[in-house]
Amino acid sequence: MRQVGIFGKRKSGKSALMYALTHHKIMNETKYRALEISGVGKIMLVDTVGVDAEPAFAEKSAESVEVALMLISNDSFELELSWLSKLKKSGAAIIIVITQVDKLDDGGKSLAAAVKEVSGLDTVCVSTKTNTGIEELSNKIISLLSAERM
Ligand SMILES: Nc1nc2c(ncn2[C@@H]2O[C@H](COP(=O)(O)OP(=O)(O)OP(=O)(O)O)[C@@H](O)[C@H]2O)c(=O)[nH]1
Ligand SMILES: [Mg+2]
Repeated sequence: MRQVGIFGKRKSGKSALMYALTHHKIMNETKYRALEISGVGKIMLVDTVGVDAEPAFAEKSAESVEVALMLISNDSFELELSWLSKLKKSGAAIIIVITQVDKLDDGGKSLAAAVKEVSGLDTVCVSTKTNTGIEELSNKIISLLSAERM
């Protein structure tokens, strides 16, 4: 099945984002959620261990994803940047996601700009607490998956 991977450090908000994207809150920890997207088909959203927790496991997950979300929740993001080249090598399309932006005074704007400047990649600011940016992110994922299939 086509896979979308959620990468980021411990406590960056990976699991919360997976639940928000699938509109499905569950109490126990699940590592995968399958969902059907109209026009795209069945995809699997894959929650991963922190890139700072078990890099080898996270790298294994990186090999099989078509789209990779790289989560960044604060301004120490060197490790996340170093992961971008690994993800590119595996052929994944990457979306950088600034998470927990309800905690940031400017809604993540300056962090997003800083990350964009060094990575050259587009970023989406999200909060699962206020539901900010979830729809925008869903749309970006869908358009990447649609483009890749053509
Ligand atoms: N304020 C706020 N808190 C959030 C948000 N997303 C996640 N959190 C909180 O941040 C903590 C970590 O969120 P998780 O989703 O468990 O993060 P994770 O990356 O899956 O963490 P691990 O699986 O332990 O690596 C939890 O206490 C969440 O409630 C958000 O958008 N806003
Ligand atoms: Mg988690």
